[in-house]
Amino acid sequence: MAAALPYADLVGAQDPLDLLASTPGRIAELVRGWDARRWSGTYAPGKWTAAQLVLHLAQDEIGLCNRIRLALTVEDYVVQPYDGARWVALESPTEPETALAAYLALRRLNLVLYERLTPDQRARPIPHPEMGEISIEWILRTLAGHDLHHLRHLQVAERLARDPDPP
Ligand code: NI
Repeated sequence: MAAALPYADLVGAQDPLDLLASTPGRIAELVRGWDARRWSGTYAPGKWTAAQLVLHLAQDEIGLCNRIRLALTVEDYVVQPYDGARWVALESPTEPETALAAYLALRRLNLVLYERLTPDQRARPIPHPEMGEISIEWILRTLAGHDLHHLRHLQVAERLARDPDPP
């Protein structure tokens, strides 16, 4: 069975490649000039800090785009799931500027690959042991929605840092 698309409500009818190209710039713009206090803020009690959110975005750019490379080059490739929370814990703390630079550079590199994918490649089915059957298209749409999902978190963190006690 084909796996449901996470973040489908955020992506809607937008072109996932357009979003993948544009959202990192929106995130970079939002966090421009942030100091340590801003980076240590969060969007809700007990959740990842802004610094960890940016680290998570860089890590998922590695994890998800690697699935695309492997799906295109490995016979009978099956997705290897990973625990994103454990990845963040493993590399916290990381300088947010380092994580942000990695996220932006990786996305630029990966977009070259994303934009070259043929419709056949994008439609290629990939077995996922937890989600059922996914595809490269599924990964692209998930990644595009994932950016927006965490952009919202950063926007909330930014608002709370400015005004921790809204009326
Ligand atoms: Ni996430």
